[in-house]
Formats: sequence, C-alpha cells, structure tokens
Amino acid sequence: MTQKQLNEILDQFDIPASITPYGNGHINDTYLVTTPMYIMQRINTNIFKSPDELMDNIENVTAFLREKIVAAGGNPDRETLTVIPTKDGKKYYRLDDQNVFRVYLFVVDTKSIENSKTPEDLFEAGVGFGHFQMLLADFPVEKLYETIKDFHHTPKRIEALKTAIAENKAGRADSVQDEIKFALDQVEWAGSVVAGLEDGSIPVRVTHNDTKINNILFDQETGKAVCVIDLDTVMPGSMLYDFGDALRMGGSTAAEDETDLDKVWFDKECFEAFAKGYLSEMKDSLNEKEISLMPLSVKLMTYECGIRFLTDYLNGDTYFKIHREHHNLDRCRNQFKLVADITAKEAELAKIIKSCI
Ligand code: ADP
Ligand code: GN1
Ligand code: MG
Repeated sequence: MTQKQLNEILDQFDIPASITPYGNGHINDTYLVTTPMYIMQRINTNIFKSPDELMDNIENVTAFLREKIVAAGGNPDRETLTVIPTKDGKKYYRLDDQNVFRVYLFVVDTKSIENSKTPEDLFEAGVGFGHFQMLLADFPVEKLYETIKDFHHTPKRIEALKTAIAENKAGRADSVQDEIKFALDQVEWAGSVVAGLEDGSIPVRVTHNDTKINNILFDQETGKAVCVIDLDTVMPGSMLYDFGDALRMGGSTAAEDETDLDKVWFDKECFEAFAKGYLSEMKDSLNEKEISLMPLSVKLMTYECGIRFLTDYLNGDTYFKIHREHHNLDRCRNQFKLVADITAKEAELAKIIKSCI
C-alpha cells in the first residue's frame, strides 16, 4: 500500500480529533489538537473468508467484555479491544476483495513479549488468558461464528497432512520422510480433545484459540497482563486449546523457528508459572477431565502446529508467511523437537498441575 492509499483508507474511518485553545501566549493563537492512537489492520481474506462474521464475533465479544470491565471498575479502552467503525457505521472498510481494513483503538502504555520471557511473564500471561476465559464463561457460545472451520480439529489436520503428502504439490515429500513418520506415529492420542468435546465430557467454551504470548499486551510499568488481542479466532472450543497453545510458545526455551534444536526444550518452570496464573482464574470452573488433560494439551497443540507447518511446507508455503526458504520446515522440526521433550516430561507436568490444584 502506498502512503496515499493508506491515507484514503484511513479517511473512511470515524476517527475523532479534538481541538481546543491552549496556553496563555500574548502573540500567537495556540491550539491543542488531540487524537487517540489507533491500529489499522488489513484482514487476511484468504484465511478469513467472511469479514462480516469475523467482525460480528469480535464486536459481540468485545461489547460483552466491555460491560463486565466497566462493572468491575476497570478501563475498557485498555482492557479489551475497541472496534472503530467507518464513517458510515460499518465494522470494516472493503477497498476490494483482497483489501479489507479494520481499525482498533491503540491500547496505550503496553508492551508485547515475543521470545525472551520469564516465569513472572508466564504467570501474568496465565492470569490474562484465564481472566479472559472466565469473563466470557457466560457469553452465549452459540452466537459465535466459526471463523475458520475445524481450526483445532486435530484429526482433520492429520487428514490434511495426509492429503498434502499424497499430492506432494511442491515435490518435497521425499526430503521430509523423517518428519512425516514422526507426525504419523502420534495419531493415536491426537484425537483425545476432539473426542471429549464430541462425547460431552469436555465442555464447549468460548475460547481464543490463538493464545500466543504476543497476543496479550502487558503493562509497560508493572508487567501485568492488560489486554488479550488478536480475537480473529475467538470461537467455540476447549480451554485445553488455549492452555496448550499458550505453552507451546510460552514454555519453549527458544523461538518457534530456532534451527539449533539443542536450544529447544520445554521449560517446566514456565509451565508451572503459567498454570498457576491460569488456574488462579479458572480452577473452580474446570472439570476433572479438563484438569487431567492439561499436560497433554501442551503436547497436542505443539504437535498440531507442527503438522500444520509440515502440511504448508508440502503444499508450497501458501498459508503461513515465510521469511526464508524452508522456514516452515524449520518451524515443523522445532515443534516436533518440543513434542518429544514434552512427552518425556509429561508425568512431571501432571505432578505440577496436581500441586497447583
Ligand atoms: P496477527 O494476527 O498478524 O498476529 P495481531 O492482531 O496479533 O495480528 O497484531 C500484531 C501486533 O500488533 C500485536 O502483537 C501487537 O504488538 C500489536 N497490536 C495489535 N492490536 C493492538 C492494539 N489494539 N493496541 C496496541 N497494539 C496492538
Ligand atoms: C498464527 O496470527 P498469529 O501469528 O497470531 C496462526 C496460529 C498458529 C501461529 C503459529 C489464524 O498465529 O494458529 O498457532 O501462527 N493463526 C491462524 O505461530 O492460523
Ligand atoms: Mg497475533
């Protein structure tokens, strides 16, 4: 997008600026012009096919959160996202099918945490995601659209991998036989959360479904969790998706695409810290099955992400943004190394959960 195009798009949104006389000068006329800060995002319409449904979800969820935050005496402009409508009252602006934009209020005085994080950060992230889920516990889940169908349906993700292997669109299948074998060796346990949701033993809840640590903003000064962002995948799901996915990245000693696998381990201290924070908000709402599957969920979400990277690699890198050749393969190997380490530590993780409860 050129600067001119961006300005034209921005001009579609209802962005208030105010102007007031300022100071006590004797010579010039001085005015203070204030505009809050905003975030503008181009929605990826290759992935989110229905911006209407997507933005309906986000608006309904944030309006619901806003009421609860106000009732609790909080600051809704910081503690949840605020959708800024267009001048004609729409939730987004469509320039053309590929260029669909939305605007949020910028959440001020916060920081994102990318790769280097401490157990204290993980504790705060656990509180943040747990609190988000707790506040949404009585949101009518049937009102939510499925913005990406079967997003965390791991068995369907495995089927997609098998299709990608058979089609071998990028001609890469021969070179990743070890990764394919590892992926297919895990299928026995990989359907456990989906099966629990289907037979009703795991409750369907409003879940975020993309609980990467950089999808929560922390207060710049205190380091406390302020706002859960990136609400595109808020859908009906299991709390195990959110718990597991947060630790997939939050519990790793290295970045998601680190290629030196000797640096990639699962950190039990970070697991414990996140679990303590999360359970401080959610403990009383969880059933026994949910609690017992918490360690497995970390392995599951890491495995699922690994097979998604592998599938995309086989398909010729059409889904995830890549920044170098074989980036998706590097990410896949990294995730599978973590899966192996989590598997080795699963019994210890179960003990940690027991001690937190
Ligand atoms: P993506 O889906 O590409 O991950 P996000 O919605 O997570 O996009 O936004 C990318 C980054 O932009 C976030 O990690 C955060 O640093 C910043 N960001 C997004 N929304 C806001 C906001 N409302 N206020 C402040 N920063 C934001
Ligand atoms: C994507 O959008 P972002 O970067 O927060 C992906 C997640 C993956 C993650 C892997 C909509 O998350 O599901 O776990 O990358 N989001 C979507 O880093 O597919
Ligand atoms: Mg994000």
